[in-house]
Amino acid sequence: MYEKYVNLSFKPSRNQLITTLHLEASNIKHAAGGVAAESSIGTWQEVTTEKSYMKKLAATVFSMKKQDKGTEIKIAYPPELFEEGNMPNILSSIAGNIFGLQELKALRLLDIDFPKSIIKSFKGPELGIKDIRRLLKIKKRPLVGTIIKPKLGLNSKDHAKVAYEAWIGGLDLVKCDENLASQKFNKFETNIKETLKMLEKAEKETGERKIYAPNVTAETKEMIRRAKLVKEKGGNCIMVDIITAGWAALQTLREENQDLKLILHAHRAGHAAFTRGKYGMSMLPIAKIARLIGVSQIHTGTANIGKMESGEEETQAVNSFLMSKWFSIKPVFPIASGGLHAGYVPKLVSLLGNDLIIQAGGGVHALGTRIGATSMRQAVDAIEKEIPLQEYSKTHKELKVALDKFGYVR
Ligand code: RUB
Repeated sequence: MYEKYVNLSFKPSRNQLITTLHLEASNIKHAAGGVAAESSIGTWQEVTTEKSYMKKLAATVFSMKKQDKGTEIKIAYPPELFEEGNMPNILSSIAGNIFGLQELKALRLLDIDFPKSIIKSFKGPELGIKDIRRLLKIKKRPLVGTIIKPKLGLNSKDHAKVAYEAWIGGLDLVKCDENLASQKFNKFETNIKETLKMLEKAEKETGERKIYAPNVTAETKEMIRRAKLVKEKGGNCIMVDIITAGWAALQTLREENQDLKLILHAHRAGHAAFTRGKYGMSMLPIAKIARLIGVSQIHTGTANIGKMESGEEETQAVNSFLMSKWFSIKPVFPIASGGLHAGYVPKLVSLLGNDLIIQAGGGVHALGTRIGATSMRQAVDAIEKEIPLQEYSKTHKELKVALDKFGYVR
């Protein structure tokens, strides 16, 4: 029954949605057909209710390539199978029930090629790389930022002071951590009030534009209320935990952002629950979905550096996609974050390029926020001036403090 969904001589047309998956099973053809059937019009039985006019909606496995372990398969979906502009609907098909099929030993969604008709049904980012660079008046160098640490527990005034020190030290961006929302010790309203006051002060004192990314993640209506509050109070950016908030919530937030015009910073907390395992998807489809819906910048990994797991080639592929031309969907800033410090900056830039936001939490605040922030900024300045980090640190004491503590990674 499932095998009729496999046709290796089928040539998909450009208007079809294509998925690439890694599959392991004892009967590959049956399992691959099952994935195509269950993600389109089929089930485990021929059903008497099927009509001849709907056969054209069936998905087709058109490629099966045996690999060292498992098989890479490609499936073509007719676009009529999906409701345009409805990401939960699309994913309930192509990344839904299929992961639970009993006969599979592994199934990972590696890539999604969206056809033009679906791409055009989403807005993409309101603000992208060029808009952010224009706002900050930074032409070429990577942006540098920090995550306020300790991640939870600081009261609003102390939280704002840490942000101020980071901006004064030379950082472009300060963000809340993924699990700060509006807890009793730092309510969202007071957080915004105190921190945006400090942002204004830091901008006046440094003559530079700065970004503050408060975490608005909450139930959707509350998240929108918080985003509007940020706009009303003069903020320029919001952060959202895209995985835990969910794609529908992100779509709604993006709709609102049509008017708010805030930078949308996407944190991916929770992604590893399905990017690291045998069942799930890799970071590339997540980045594609997020860009299509419309984030401005997104955490993508650190290319095998730092504290979080992320392969070098995978991070490079994801980042290249985010920056590539994609119909009218604006390019998006990749963010490298997790266990970073100034000594890593040259290696990160050599691996991932200049269109990058580099963030360090512990790598900044362990040194004293202002010193740590300055060390990060000096590291990107050294790259811009093409001066080796160690040489630059001879005349830049904060960088020297960082290199002495953390070392320098070539
Ligand atoms: C950074 C931090 C971020 C992670 C997220 O803190 O905890 O939330 O980078 O990881 P620190 P990813 O700089 O102290 O490690 O970007 O991989 O999603």
